[in-house]
Amino acid sequence: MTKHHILQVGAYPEWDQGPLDAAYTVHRWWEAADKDAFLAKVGPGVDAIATRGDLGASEAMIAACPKLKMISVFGVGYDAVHLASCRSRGIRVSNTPDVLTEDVADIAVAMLLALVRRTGPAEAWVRSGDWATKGMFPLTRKVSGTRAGILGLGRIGMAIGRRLQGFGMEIAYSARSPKPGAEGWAFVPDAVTLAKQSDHLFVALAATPETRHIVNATVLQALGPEGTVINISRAANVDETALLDALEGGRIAGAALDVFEGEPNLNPRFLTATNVLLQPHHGSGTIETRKAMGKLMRDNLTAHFAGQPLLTPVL
Ligand code: 8YV
Repeated sequence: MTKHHILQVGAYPEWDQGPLDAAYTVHRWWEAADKDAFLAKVGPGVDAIATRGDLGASEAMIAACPKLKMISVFGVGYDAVHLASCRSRGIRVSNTPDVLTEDVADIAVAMLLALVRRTGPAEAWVRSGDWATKGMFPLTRKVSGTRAGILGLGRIGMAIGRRLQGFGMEIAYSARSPKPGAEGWAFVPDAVTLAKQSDHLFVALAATPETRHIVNATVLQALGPEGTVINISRAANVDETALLDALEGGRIAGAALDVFEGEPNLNPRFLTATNVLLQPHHGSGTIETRKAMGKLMRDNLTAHFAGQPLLTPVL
């Protein structure tokens, strides 16, 4: 039987690559030296695109694939997929929600604790010999019992809140509307109000044109000089210039970031900032979760080609 043609946008672990290569004719876009020429050559025969949350599928890429009927995203975020093109052409889109919720929430809490209790600088204090020569590591700040603001109370935001309850934190959230399951957590209508009443602001929003730079200079000013920002969503939700200005100016206490504009290349100002914790977009980066994500990405492709409903449809 002739195999369907898949345009693969980025690398997957071998446990996904093997089954994809066995089931489909796979065209590896990210390995092409001349990506435009590659797309012009293979695009006309592409039946589906297999991509990642961080890579998506651009308008130009979709336009180069006139037979395209399906885009399967390895990741929960589909903001990098040009949905308008998919809607206008009736292209199906799937993502991989739920299977990664707990890992991303885990890393968000880990980043908060590491940032505020300064576990990285503390380890350097030991390894450098400063402990022996300079004495006790400088005191940090308490996390338990402080005030958490969660911007976006979807699956990941809700999971973060449940974890923070275990630290005795007072929880408030901002979302389009009050959420069931968040009883006892304060619903506030907007990011500035949330920031004003938070010590630690978690950015857990899906990235959309409406949320771009929702964490801006005004929100950071409201958060204040003892406040921190923890972003495990998308860099687009934060005005990085305003964040860097606030960090360098001491107008907020710190930031813990797993996502960056232009990643994996960062604004070099982040590399010299002392009150920022940098992580390489690995919120979902565990063996167990990435295996589950990969299987779901592949199962959505299988369902599509079998004419079945998608397991986790976006469109
Ligand atoms: C993905 C992500 O693992 O889920 C998402 O949208 O950003 C990550 O969890 C990443 O995009 C895949 O490399």
